Amino acid sequence: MGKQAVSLIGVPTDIGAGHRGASMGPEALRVANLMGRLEARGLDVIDRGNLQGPVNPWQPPQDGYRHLPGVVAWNRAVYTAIYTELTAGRLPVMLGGDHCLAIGSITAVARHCREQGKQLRVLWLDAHADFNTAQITPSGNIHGMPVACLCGMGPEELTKLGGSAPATAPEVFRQIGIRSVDEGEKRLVREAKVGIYDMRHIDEVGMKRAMEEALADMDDNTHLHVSFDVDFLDPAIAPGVGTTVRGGPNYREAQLCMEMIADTGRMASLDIVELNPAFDKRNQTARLAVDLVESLFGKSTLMR
Ligand code: Z70
Ligand code: MN
Ligand code: MN
Ligand code: MN
Repeated sequence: MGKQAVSLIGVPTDIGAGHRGASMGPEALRVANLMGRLEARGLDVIDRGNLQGPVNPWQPPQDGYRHLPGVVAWNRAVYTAIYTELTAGRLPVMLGGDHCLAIGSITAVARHCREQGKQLRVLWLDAHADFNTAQITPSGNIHGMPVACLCGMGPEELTKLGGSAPATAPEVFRQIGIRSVDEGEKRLVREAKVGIYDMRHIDEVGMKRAMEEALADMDDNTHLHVSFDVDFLDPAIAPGVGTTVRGGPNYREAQLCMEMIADTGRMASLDIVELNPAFDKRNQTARLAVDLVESLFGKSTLMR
């Protein structure tokens, strides 16, 4: 087998976030030597550099959305870049940037899956469900809305990024680590039947069983996309994010989660989002994210 081909794509924006600074995420991951660590794992890695888009105008919401035109512009660029890498047979790693950018990346992945006759499974590692709409959002921040948009609930410019809506369906999602869901959002995720493995469930059954459930029913025709919001992690080990929420996975639980994903051998695309160096200490959260991404690519699988 040839070397697995991986492309890093930086998307330096906080256009959909509630705090400034996620725009510095791509560079922090580079400083933490993401590329060198993946190369040391035997992967063929190309850093494509950064995409470009509008500056964050930092305005209040309009009609329930903050910066919708800017969010659309950045996501169009992400959609094209991720689709290009998938078509070339490479595994795209999107270095965010805030989580609104997963609208572009996952819309591209969903199109690739349709064209290749693949089943899509999305693991959404996050403290938040990111299932708000303009009607129920407490903030107007579009990084709280990507899952709803991908399921066809949202503004047409975002739900139809790939031509037609919806890009995908609630059934493809498995959300791990959830512990902060807004009131209106709770009803929507329940109605949509998104697969939720929240911290309550992880505390009750353990990370091992929760991940076995989330990874069940995949086969060699499954494209597994991992959308890793760094605020998934407990703030005690990962302070460098815009919104910390107590009670997240600790280092060992997070490692196990990543190792179990690696063991499936099915991960074919990845987002690393919401890393915010403005809140970090000596780049420790970026370094932790890089450790965990190494595990996602099988660091410890080889030692078994
Ligand atoms: C809240 C909202 C959010 C971060 C997602 C928070 C959204 N549910 N925050 N990711 N960091 O405003 O919609
Ligand atoms: Mn492919
Ligand atoms: Mn998120
Ligand atoms: Mn989050």
